[in-house]
Amino acid sequence: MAMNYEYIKYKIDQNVGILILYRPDVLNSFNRPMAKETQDVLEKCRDDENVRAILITGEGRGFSAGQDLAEAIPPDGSPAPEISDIVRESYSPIVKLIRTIEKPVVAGVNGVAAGAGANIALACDFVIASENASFIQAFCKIGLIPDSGGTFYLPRLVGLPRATAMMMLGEKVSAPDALQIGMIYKVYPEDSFQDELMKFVRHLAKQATKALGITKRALNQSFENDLETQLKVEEQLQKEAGQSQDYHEGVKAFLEKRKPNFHGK
Ligand code: T3D
Repeated sequence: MAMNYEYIKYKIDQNVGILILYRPDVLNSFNRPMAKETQDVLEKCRDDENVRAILITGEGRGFSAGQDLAEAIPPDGSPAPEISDIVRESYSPIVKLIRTIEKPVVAGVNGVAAGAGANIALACDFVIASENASFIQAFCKIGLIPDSGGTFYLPRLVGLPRATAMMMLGEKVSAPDALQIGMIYKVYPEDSFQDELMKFVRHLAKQATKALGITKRALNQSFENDLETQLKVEEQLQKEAGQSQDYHEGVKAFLEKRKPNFHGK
């Protein structure tokens, strides 16, 4: 079922909510309406039982070049919006949704991901990139600081020295290099990227997605907790997972030597 938005496309395919950033002429850079549409779709994906995994990807040769700079400082001299309003209203809510939706979220990085575009991708549970894709912490090139959760996630993904260099130099990191340093999960050749990406997200949507969502909650908390507290979190959340239909189906299928048929419940 396809729904109408102006700057993105959204459809549900085999339990995967697919969000395509759709401003290809400007490498899918975000204007405010596009950010609002993205938030709206993520909320829909969160609330729709039929959606068990989420894919965010881009149309054309880019994933997203971050903030639409023509909107940030209009070339015609009309008043610029307050930068902190843009970050608070556009990007922070997107990152919060990606991290708190208890369903796996995959970034399918089809091309360049720069600025907020890079950091939105890196906030996802899986980043799968085409071999020709790249990641750029472009903020320093225009006198800004990294936002969209970049200062939180990037040092955790690649360590402080590499994160600092990426953020202070703004150099392009190729997808193969990003894979090598553990910044992303997988890279596929350009010609098989779309097929492999769809195979991956469809596979994900058939797993015990309720438990995957609870796993995400535990992982989110692990950044702040000490071991003792995190062990308690695991005890509590395992109780929740153990009450799921998927757990009973998983064990039953194992004992009956067949493949489980999970429903994400
Ligand atoms: O208000 C605030 O700013 C706060 C929010 C901050 C969040 C942020 O994301 S700040 C960072 C913003 N993004 C950037 O600084 C990246 C700007 N873009 C680039 O550096 C380059 O476009 C890329 C390295 C990403 C790709 O380079 P390339 O050579 O492959 O493509 P291109 O020719 O530069 O871009 C193609 C078209 O997209 C071009 O338009 P044209 O000439 O064909 O009419 C270009 O102007 C347009 N475009 C690319 N990025 C943006 C953009 N237009 C508006 N905003 C962009 N971010």
